[in-house]
Amino acid sequence: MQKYHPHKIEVRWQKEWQRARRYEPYFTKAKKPFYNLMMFPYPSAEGLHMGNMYAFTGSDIYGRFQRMQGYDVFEPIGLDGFGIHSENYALKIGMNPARQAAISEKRFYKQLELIGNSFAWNERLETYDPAYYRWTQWLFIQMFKAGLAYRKKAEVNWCTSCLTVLADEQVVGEKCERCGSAVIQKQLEQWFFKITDYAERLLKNIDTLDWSEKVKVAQKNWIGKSEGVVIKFKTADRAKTRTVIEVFTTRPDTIRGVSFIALAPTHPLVKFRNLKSEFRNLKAVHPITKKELPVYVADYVMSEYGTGAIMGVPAHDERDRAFAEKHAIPRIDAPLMAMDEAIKKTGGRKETRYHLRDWLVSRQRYWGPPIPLVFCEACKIRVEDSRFKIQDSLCVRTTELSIGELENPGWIAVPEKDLPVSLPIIKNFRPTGTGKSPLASVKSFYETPCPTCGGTARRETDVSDTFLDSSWYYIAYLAKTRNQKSEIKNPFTNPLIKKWLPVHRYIGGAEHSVLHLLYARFVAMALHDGGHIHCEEPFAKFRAHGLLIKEGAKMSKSKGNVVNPDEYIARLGADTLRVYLMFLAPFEAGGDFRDEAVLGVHRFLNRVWKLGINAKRKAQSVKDTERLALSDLRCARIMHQTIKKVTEDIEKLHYNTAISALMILLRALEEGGAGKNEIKIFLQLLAPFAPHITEELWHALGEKKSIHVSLWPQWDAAQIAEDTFHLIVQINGKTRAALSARKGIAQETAEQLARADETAQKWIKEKKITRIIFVPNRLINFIVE
Ligand code: ANZ
Ligand code: ZN
Repeated sequence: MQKYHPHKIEVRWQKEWQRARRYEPYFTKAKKPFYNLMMFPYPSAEGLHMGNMYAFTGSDIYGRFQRMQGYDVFEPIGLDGFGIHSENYALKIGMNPARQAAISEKRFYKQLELIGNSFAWNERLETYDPAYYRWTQWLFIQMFKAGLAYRKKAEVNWCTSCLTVLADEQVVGEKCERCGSAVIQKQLEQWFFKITDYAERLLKNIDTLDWSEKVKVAQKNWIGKSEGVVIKFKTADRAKTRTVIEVFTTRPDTIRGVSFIALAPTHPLVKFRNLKSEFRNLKAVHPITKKELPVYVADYVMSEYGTGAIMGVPAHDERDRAFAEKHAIPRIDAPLMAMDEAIKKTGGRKETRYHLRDWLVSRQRYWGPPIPLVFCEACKIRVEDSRFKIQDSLCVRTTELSIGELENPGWIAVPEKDLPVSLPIIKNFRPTGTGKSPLASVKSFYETPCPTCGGTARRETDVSDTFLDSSWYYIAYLAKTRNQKSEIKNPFTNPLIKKWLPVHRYIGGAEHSVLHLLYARFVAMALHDGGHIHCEEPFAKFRAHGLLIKEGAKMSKSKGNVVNPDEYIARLGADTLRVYLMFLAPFEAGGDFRDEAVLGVHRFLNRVWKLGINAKRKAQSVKDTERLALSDLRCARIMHQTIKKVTEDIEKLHYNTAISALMILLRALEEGGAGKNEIKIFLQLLAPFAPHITEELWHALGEKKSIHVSLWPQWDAAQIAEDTFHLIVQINGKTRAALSARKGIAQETAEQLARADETAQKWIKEKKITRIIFVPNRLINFIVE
C-alpha cells in the first residue's frame, strides 16, 4: 500500500493551486465577497516563526471554511517590512535595509507558501515598495491638507536605543515596545496626527463592533473618557500679578477637602516662573473657604492631561495622600458636597476630557517613507501674512492654501504627481541620536525647489511611523487585483472598495489593541470624512488569537525558545503541524508547543491516509452503492453529530474541539467499515485543517474538482436526535432501506413508515406479504412470495 509522504503531496498541491489560481476570487463579479484578513507579518530576521504560523493557520481555517460555504473568499498576504524592527536587524548585520528586505522577502514568501494557506498570491504587497509607499505619502498629504497633521514642539517619548521618538501607544511600562529599552522624555518639534479630534467617535463606535471583548475594553480604556469639572483657583501672590490656575477634577464633591494645588512640571506657570523654588511663595485661594493653599510642582501630575494641574485632596485620593504626607501638607477631613452645589459654589464648568493623546508620527530613522512635505522660508512669511489677512477680514478661505498649509506656515505638500518621494539608498543610515534623521545629512535628498514659489526649500527629513504603513494595507490589497477593466491608479478611489469593505473578518494579535487597531480605525474615519471610502469602520469583525508559548514561556528570541516551522514541515508535513497547532487549545486562548505531541497528530493523519487509500482500493473492486450499507448505519448518527459540531466549532474558532470530534469520527469510520461517501464527508470536514492530504485523498476517491471548493456538508437534525434510530427495512431478509424513526414505535407504525418509503415500496408493490418480522428499535422484515 502507498504510504503517506506529506512532502511528496504538499508541494505538488501548492503548485497546482497556484497554477489554477484556486484562491483568487473573481473580484468584480464575486456574488458573496468575504474578505478574510490577517495581520500581515513584519519580516523578522529569523524568518517566519511558529507564532506567525499559528496565527496564519487559524485565520486560514476560517477562510477555507467560508469558501466551502460558497463565499468568494479573499485571503491576501504581504509584508509590513518598513520600520524600526527591520532596520535594527539590518544595522546588526551591517547591511542596507533595502538589500536585507529583498532577502527576507524571498525567504518569508517561501515559508508562507509551505504552510499551505489559501493565500491570494497575486495581490501580495510590501510596504517598502515605492509603488506602495507612494500612497502612504499620499495619505499623509490628505491628513495634512485636512488639518489633521500638525507640527509641534512637545515633550515626547524618546527611545534611548532606537534613537527616535515613539508614540504613546509604543511605550509599554516606560519601555520601547519594539526593543524594550528605556524611554525618556525629550523636548522636540514633531509631526502629530490629530487622533484626539476623533476620540468621541472612536469610543462610540466601539459598541457597534463585533470584536474580541478584551480589545474593545483596551481601546475604551486607552481613549479614557472622563466627565469632570474645571475649577478655577485664583492665586494669592501679592508680589506678582495675580493669575488663575485651572484644575480638572472628576470629584468636585471633594472640594472642601482640598489642601493644596499641584502643577505638572511643564505647566506654563512653572515655565513662566522658571524657578521651582519660587513656588514656596505662591499660594492659591480656595474658591469656597477663601483659605490660602500651597502650590506645588509634582511629577505625578501629567502635563498632557486635563489642565495639567490638580486640586489635592489627601482625604480622598491615594496619590494626593502620599504626596501630602511626604511634604507635610495637612489633610482635611471635610464632608462631601452635593455635586451640583460644589459646581455652583466654585463656578466650575463641566468638561469632558480624554486620555488619548495625538499620534506622534515622525521618526528620526532611515527605513520608512519620507514625510512628503517641504519647508520654505519665503512661503512661511507669505502664509503668515495671509493668515493675518484672513483673521482681519474674517473671511473663511480667500487663498488656495489648505488647512495644513495655513496651520503650519512654510510647510508645503509635495504635489501628487511628484510622489513618491523616494527613499535614497545611502551608506550611512545609522540613527544619529541628535534628534535628526540620517536623511538630514543627505544634501541631494533634502535640497529641493519649493513646489509653490520655486525658491530654495528643504524637504522634511523624518520618515513616518510604520503604523501609518499598516493603517491602510487592507485597502491596498484590493488595488492589486486582476480582472478589473482598467488599471487602478489611485487605490483609494478603487471601485472594489465598495464591494469588499469593510473587512469581514480580521484576525491578529491583541498586542495591537491600542496600536495598529486604533490607528487603522482613525485613518479609516479620516478617509471616510475626506470622501475617499464609504465605511468609517475598517474591520467589521475582529478576533484576537492567543499566544503560542513554549514550555510555559512566551516564545521570544531573548529566551532562546523560538521554534522555526521549517524543520517540522520538512519532517512531518505542513498538515501535521497545522492540525497540531490548532489542536492545542481554543484559538483565542493560545497554546503550549510540545514536541512529543506533534507525533500524535502525525499518527492521526497516517490513519486518515490509510482509510482513504483503502477505500480507493475497495471502490475499484466493489461497486459503491449510494445507499448506506448496513454497517455504516452505526456511523450515521456520529457522522451527523460531527458535521454539526465541526461546523459550529469552526464558527466559534474552537478548532481544538472540532479536531477531537474528527478523531472520534475517524475511529468510528475505521471500525464501521465506512463507505466512500462517509469518508468523503470526513475529508471535507478535515479539509480546512489539513488541506493537502484531504485534497489528495479526495482526488484518489475519484473527485475531479478541488475539495476546497466543494460544498460544506450539511447535517440532518433528525439523524442526531438521541430518540431516533435507524429502522432497517428488509425484504426476505435483504436490507433494502434504512429509515430514521422514533425509538419505541410499534410494529404498526414501523410498517406504515416502510410502506411509505419509495425504495421499500418498489420491493413490496404487487407482492403478497406472507409474514412480517419486527425487531423493536432495529428492523422490520417483510417476507414476500
Ligand atoms: C480631585 C480628586 C479627588 C480626584 C478624589 C480624584 C479623586 P480620570 O478619571 O483619569 O479622568 N487629575 C486630573 N488631571 C490630572 C493630571 N494632569 N495628572 C494627574 N492626575 C490628574 O482622573 C481624573 C482625576 O485625576 C481628577 O480628579 C484629578 O484628581 C486627577 F477623591 O480631583 B481628582
Ligand atoms: Zn516657497
